[in-house]
Amino acid sequence: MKRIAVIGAGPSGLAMLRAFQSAKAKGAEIPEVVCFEKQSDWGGLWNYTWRTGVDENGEPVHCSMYRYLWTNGPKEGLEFADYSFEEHFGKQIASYPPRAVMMDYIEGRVKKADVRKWIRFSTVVRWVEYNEATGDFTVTVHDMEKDSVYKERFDHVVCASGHFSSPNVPEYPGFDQFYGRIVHAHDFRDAREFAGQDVLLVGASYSAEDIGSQCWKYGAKSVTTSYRSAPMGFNWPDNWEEKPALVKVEGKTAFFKDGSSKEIDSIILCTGYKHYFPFLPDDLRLKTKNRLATADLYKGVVYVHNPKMFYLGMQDQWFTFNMFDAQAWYVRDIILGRIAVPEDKQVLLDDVAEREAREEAQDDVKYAIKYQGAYVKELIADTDYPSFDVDGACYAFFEWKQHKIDDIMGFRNNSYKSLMTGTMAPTHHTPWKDALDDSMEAYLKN
Ligand code: FAD
Ligand code: NA7
Repeated sequence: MKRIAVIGAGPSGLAMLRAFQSAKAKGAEIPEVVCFEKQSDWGGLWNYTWRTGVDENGEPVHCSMYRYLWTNGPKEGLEFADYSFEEHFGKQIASYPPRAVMMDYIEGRVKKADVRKWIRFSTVVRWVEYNEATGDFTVTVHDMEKDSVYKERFDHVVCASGHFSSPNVPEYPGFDQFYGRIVHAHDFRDAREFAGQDVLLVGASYSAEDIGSQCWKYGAKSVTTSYRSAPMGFNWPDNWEEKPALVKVEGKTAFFKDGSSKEIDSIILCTGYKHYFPFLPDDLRLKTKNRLATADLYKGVVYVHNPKMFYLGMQDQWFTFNMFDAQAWYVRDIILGRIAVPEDKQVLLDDVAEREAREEAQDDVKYAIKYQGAYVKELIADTDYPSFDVDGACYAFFEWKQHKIDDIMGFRNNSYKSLMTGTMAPTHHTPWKDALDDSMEAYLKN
């Protein structure tokens, strides 16, 4: 029997397990699936911890999420096609659930599928090697509970270890002398830490926007964001200012490219993440930027330099959970022999080049959303993953973008219609800016 190693039990790895379980439930013979997860529980980034730096085993903490995180896009865009929010919660819920609600939903599907038994928790993948002679992989792992390192062989490896966990940490002149805390978004946990402070956020993407909004919501005195390329340009509250690139800091003063300066108490580096795979040798390691057309992945999942190796969820993400599902179902069907990967490497390389050229053809946001929607459709068309109204999801993303332009601190008060069940989400009982309690109990009170 074939053996498959899945690295990581976050949403992508869990999609892989669910894909195989679903084939089995329909009577297919499936290989033995072993999922290695370094944390003691599943959920990936959604498995919140207060820890920063290293975990209880001395391993780098994976979590980049923070307390009070609510989804940054409508849940209607990420809903599983085979497990709706209504099925899970027994009713339709509001459109921007906090992290704990999302974690409950993610868990619900895999509990129902009964795949926890396939996961070896607290087990870190240390190294993966391809054996040319036997055409299989040797995976070396560290079982932290038993403190034992062992090797096993697998026919395929599916890497689903995420790519928003290893921070990109630039240094600016004066950082070593700064009179305050400098922290990367990866280590940001509780916005209350910055209450009453003048906070500077470096970066102009999702983390800068959302962590800045968190600091604002929980009582920062002022928020300053600094952009390298372009401002976010939202209609910010009065105590929020966008500045061009940071040049240096001196004492408590930050200096910007336009010659202006600002007194600040803390700096939060919202400067993104690196694809980082310390457990992979050169011949298996994906080297890509955070983009929609990842380098070296045929159909966005098959590693062109060794097509027995797969990657899930390595793209920059408009679509998330249902895209990971589409990818997992596709990879499953390759492994089950239902989908053939071309043997000519040039065909695989051409596929990647075509995706890159198409991504680069236009620069606007709607194009990017549609591009990724088309990718999700492309994969779903070849498998039995339940098809859904992907264009409807794109439309929900367009609306969401407009809602942010209309009111950046109020966009989460909007509701959207589920593309899986057709039901409209209720309006949440409390506007986001006033909802300081983000427990599941409080959120589901609607
Ligand atoms: P991850 O969730 O990162 O899971 C990877 C798993 O691999 C982890 O469990 C990790 O412990 C494990 N792992 C890593 N290395 C090893 C190893 N060597 N051995 C064993 N196990 C290993 N998406 C949304 O849809 N909505 C949102 O609102 C949203 N907000 C976000 C906010 C933040 C701050 C961040 C960082 C991301 C957010 N995302 C959001 C995107 C997020 O990437 C996806 O939702 C999702 O978590 C990706 O799933 P994944 O399984 O690919 O990766
Ligand atoms: P992103 O989306 O990769 O954005 C990184 C931001 O950091 C972006 O604005 C970059 O500017 C900026 N950046 C990167 N390096 C630097 C340096 N050296 N100096 C200044 N600014 C820099 O990461 P996020 O953390 O915002 O979002 C990642 C995920 O987390 C996302 O999917 C969300 O769902 C949550 P640039 O535009 O390149 O000039």
